[in-house]
Order: sequence, then structure tokens, then C-alpha cells
Amino acid sequence: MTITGAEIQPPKTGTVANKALPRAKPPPKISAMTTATPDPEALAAAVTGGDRRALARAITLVESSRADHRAAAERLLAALLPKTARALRLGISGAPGVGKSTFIEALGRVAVAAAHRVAVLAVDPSSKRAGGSILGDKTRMAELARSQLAFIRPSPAGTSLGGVARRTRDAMLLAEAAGFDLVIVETVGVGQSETAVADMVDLFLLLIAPGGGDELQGIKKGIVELADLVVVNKSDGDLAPAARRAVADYRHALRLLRSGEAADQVEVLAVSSLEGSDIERVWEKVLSRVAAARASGAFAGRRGAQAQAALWREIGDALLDRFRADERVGRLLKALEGKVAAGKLTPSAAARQALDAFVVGKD
Ligand SMILES: Nc1nc2c(ncn2[C@@H]2O[C@H](COP(=O)(O)OP(=O)(O)O)[C@@H](O)[C@H]2O)c(=O)[nH]1
Ligand SMILES: [Mg+2]
Repeated sequence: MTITGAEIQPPKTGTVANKALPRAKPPPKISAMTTATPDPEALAAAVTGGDRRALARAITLVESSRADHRAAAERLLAALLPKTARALRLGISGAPGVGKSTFIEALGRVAVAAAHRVAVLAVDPSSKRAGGSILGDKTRMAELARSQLAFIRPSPAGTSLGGVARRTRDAMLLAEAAGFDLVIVETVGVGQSETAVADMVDLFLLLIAPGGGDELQGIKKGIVELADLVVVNKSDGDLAPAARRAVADYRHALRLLRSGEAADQVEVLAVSSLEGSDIERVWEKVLSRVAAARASGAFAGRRGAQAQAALWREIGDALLDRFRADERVGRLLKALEGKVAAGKLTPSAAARQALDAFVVGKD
């Protein structure tokens, strides 16, 4: 079955969908933001007004590493914080080529047809933004990109995973403040990015494709353990039988990997993003999972734990930055590193000396 917007009716009042995901107001008119240095308060007002260009500028601001931009970004985020946390945060991971962008386009259209406002953010620390993947995404998400109810933001290039993770979290908050009630974070299933994304979303969906041999993708790398939902894509044409086998294989593997309650909760569904078949089933599953998590308190618990974990990561990052920037530590470390390398001092003793110098030096 092919999805066209007209076929999908918004859920009726009182359905699971309504409870799970509050509906956003339609976006107000886009106003031009022309000043070169953004004023955080003015930008915050434009973002909450639903101005998509202001949102794009705001994200650019939080992505910047310039000191004055960082200060402005913090004021912006502080101003917008009360307007955040109202969206459903959905993470989507999978190996390159499994069809993440195509799937997000299809799922995004289902959500938009139900009058949701959808923001798509991409996390790809490996991407150098050579143009290929971005061009690919633009064509694969063409319909969604055209929608007034959608906002698509590719990954910032050439930064460390830590940097990308923080910026994505900030970009997610900005999108929420702009009134987007579904934020989809796409990440490539390589490296550690899926762990970072799983740590910032309400529901983590692993997308796989059939025909990858008998090795279960994601199992070896431990991504499956993070998944709340597994979706086998490309269940169409010649690949349909292989997709059915993959569903059975993953169901079996998940039963082995997880025990008790958790095993029942991770469902495996087959879809065709290209044909649009069974995408609504995934959307309904997402909404019912979220409704159940809200009812049990697991939803709030997960968000609270994520926010606390983010706090400690920020503290760790900031401490390390200050430590490295400290002159006394810098001078001392050169000598300490030499002694450690030569085996004259243990790493733990050297670390203690450097930390003592840092703490004393700061008083
Ligand atoms: N047959 C089939 N091909 C698909 C499907 N979804 C995506 N593809 C194709 O798989 C390729 C990679 O898709 P893309 O969305 O860019 O994958 P990504 O790298 O995971 O974002 C493209 O050629 C798509 O047309 C599907 O459901 N069925
Ligand atoms: Mg893609």
C-alpha cells in the first residue's frame, strides 16, 4: 500500500495517539531575521513563534564553538528551556544504506498527515559532508522537506562525537521550543553515535535491511540491546521473503538476548519505506509504547535519568576543558608525562599531582 497524505486520517479525540502526543499549533508566518549577530532574546521570541528560519539560525548558534556565540547560545537556551520537553523524541539508527532517510520520510509523512509537526535532526560524526549524503537525504526526504509542518536539519560536520551529541541535544530542545512535537534524531549505526542518541530519546528504533547474510546486523555491536523497537525495512519485491526471515531471526535473537518483560516489549516489524507499507503500524506502535511508558512513569523516569546523565557529562567535559587550559597544570604535565613514559612515576601518582596543582592553583 502506498501512503498518500489523503489516506491517513488524524486520530480521533481520545485515542492513544492523542494522549501520547499533544498536537502542536500550526506554525505562524515566517519572518525574516537579518541581523548578523543574533540577539538571544529576540531569537528566542522568533523561535517560540514557530519561525523556521529563526530555528535554523538558533541551531547554527548552538553549533558554533566561538566563545561569544557559546555565551549567546546559553542565554538562548535558558530563555527557551520552559518551552521545551513537550515533544516526543524518537531516535532512529541503522547501518548506512538500510533506508533510514527513506523510512524517516515515510514515517514523517504519516505523522504530518496526523497534523503533527516533525523535526528531523541527523547525527553523523563520521560525515565530512562531502555532499553525497546530504544530497541523498534531500531527495529522499523531498516530500517531508516541502511540508510546512516539517523541519530537516543535517548533521554538523567534522566534530567529535561529544560535541555532536551536545549540539544535537540542544538542537532538539530548540526544535521543541519552536513547537515541533515529534523530533526524530537519525544516526548512522557505526561508532558510538547510537549510544549517544539512545541516551537522549524517549524511544530508540533500530532499522535493519534483509539480505545482510546470516550475521544479524547490530547484534555484534550491541546496538540491539539499545533498541525499543526493531524495524526490518525493504520488505518488498524480491527482498520480501528475506525480510520475513529477518523478522523471525531478530525475534529469536531478542528472546535470547533479553529475558522476561523486556523481551516482550521489543517488537520486530517489517515495512517497506519505498512503498510506504506498514509504516502506520510502526507509528501506532510508537504511540502505544509511549502511552504505556507515560502511564507507568517509565517515560518521566527515563527523561530524568537522561537529564542527570547529561549534567554529569557536561561537568566532566567542562572540568577537563578547564584542567587542560590551566597554566600551572600545563607546565607540570609536561614533566609528569615524561616521567610516566619513562616509568619513573605511576600514572595514578602523576594524575594526583596534576589534580592537586589544579585544585590548589584555583583557590
Ligand atoms: N527496495 C527498497 N529499497 C529501499 C527501501 N528503503 C530505502 N531503500 C533504498 O535503499 C537505499 C538507501 O536508502 P537511504 O534512505 O538513503 O538509506 P540510509 O543510508 O540508511 O539513510 C536507497 O537506494 C533507497 O531507495 C525500501 O523499503 N525498499
Ligand atoms: Mg540517510
